[in-house]
Amino acid sequence: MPDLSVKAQTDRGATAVSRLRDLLGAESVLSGEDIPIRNLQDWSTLGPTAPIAVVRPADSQGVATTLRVAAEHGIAVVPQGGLTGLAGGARPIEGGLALSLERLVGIEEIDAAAGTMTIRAGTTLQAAQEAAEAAGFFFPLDLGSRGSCSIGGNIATNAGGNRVIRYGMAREMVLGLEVALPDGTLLSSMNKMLKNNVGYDLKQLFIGSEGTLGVVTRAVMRLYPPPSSTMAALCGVSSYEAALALLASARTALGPLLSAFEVMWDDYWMVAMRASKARRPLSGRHAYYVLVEAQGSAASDEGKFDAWLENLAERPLVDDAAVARSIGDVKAFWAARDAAAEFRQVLGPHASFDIGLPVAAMDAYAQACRRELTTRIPGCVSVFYGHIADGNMHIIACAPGAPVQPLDEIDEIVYRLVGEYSGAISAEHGVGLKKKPFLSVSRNPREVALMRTIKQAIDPKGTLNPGKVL
Ligand code: FAD
Ligand code: LAC
Ligand code: ZN
Repeated sequence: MPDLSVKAQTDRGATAVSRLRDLLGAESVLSGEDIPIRNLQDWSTLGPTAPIAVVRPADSQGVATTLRVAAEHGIAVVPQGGLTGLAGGARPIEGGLALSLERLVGIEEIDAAAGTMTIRAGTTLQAAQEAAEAAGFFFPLDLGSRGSCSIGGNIATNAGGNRVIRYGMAREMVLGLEVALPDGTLLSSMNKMLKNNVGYDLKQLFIGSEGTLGVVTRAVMRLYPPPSSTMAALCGVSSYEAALALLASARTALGPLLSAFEVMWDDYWMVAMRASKARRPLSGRHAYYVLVEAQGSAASDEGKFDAWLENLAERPLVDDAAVARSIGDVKAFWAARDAAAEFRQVLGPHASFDIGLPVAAMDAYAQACRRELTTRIPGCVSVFYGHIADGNMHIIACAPGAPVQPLDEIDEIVYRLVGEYSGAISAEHGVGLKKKPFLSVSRNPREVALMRTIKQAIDPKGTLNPGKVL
């Protein structure tokens, strides 16, 4: 194993950087003053760190070459996509290289017969969605960070987002992958078929491994027929039990049409209304706000959604509801849910969580967590929201105006309670650097040992994204 201390890497790094310049061209390697500020950190609360260089290959072979040279010189490499990650996985390592996929962009092919899209890893999620739509298909992965996050980053984090209830996480949409391994081998598994049981399904190793086992360079993604209609309602309910009953009712009445079920606690809603400049999509004040979305494929589906809402009116589940009458209304409902991206403007720097919990226990968890945060941390504000139907709750917490944010204390409370409720410390954002100290809350020692064995087998020199996840 090479010595990956900052000093040892800096001594070897200059030679590696000049070799990469020779092999990839000067425009692919930025160092010193030329390193863009954006490459110094991701969206997590971890501060910036400076790599010795940012390498930006324009093709898959260039990515593989970067990994080979880094392994030969014993230099750490941190893959970077859109840098919207919230776990610190893409944060550069001092003395190491940042490997940005920003120039490896574009859709190579849409295969209408197979219903697949072959795409380069640095392409943004929004570009993938738009290309699918232009070709008469639908690419269902959707996150608030769609304009900046990359497909490679989505695959590396096994991103979840807003439509998991219907289409699954990123993993379910990946049919084939091309990955550059830590020794510089380019592994091509660009399968297009839905069924392929020939031995181990190697792509699964890389999906969700946060750039610690390989760098995704290209992928074959599954496409769906476009929905012919999108229906949405924003409901105010007065108890968590009512929100759960609403979910059960939506599942029964809408079946496979149900495409999103997002719950926002009142504390989230109040901050969202301050953060968002848009008009309030629902008047009055409610304990919980539920955004229900359904996507139809037949003319009769809109009638199904309306009939479900009418039936609801006869049951005392919902206190008030706004129903979308246009795509503009649907967007306005989602703007309230996506407003979390603007919370920094209202609350300042804050901790952000993506915990997994049994759906039925979420409100009890939220109450216990809020109580502890408020009583133990002076001035602590916490808000709760998330993809509740997936068993995934988000928390944003901070002490607004405090000279130093009590991030460690907040982490300790949130994750200890996750352990008490048998939850997961990460449901969708990954472990990165931020959740590493809490891995044992959600993974037993044998699981962690097997993860280490896999890492050792694929990256024996430990140069690919070292110190992340494990
Ligand atoms: P980066 O931040 O650049 O990297 C993330 C991790 O993947 C790092 O470990 C990095 O090393 C690795 N990586 C990046 N590219 C590659 C590659 N090509 N090959 C191998 N490893 C790579 N996440 C959700 O799951 N659901 C949400 O609903 C959601 N909403 C969000 C909303 C906002 C406003 C923001 C800011 C973030 C949100 N996220 C969400 C988190 C984030 O957008 C996702 O984790 C996303 O998948 C990261 O993609 P990226 O390209 O920005 O990756
Ligand atoms: C969301 C991100 C934080 O769902 O995952 O808003
Ligand atoms: Zn989320």
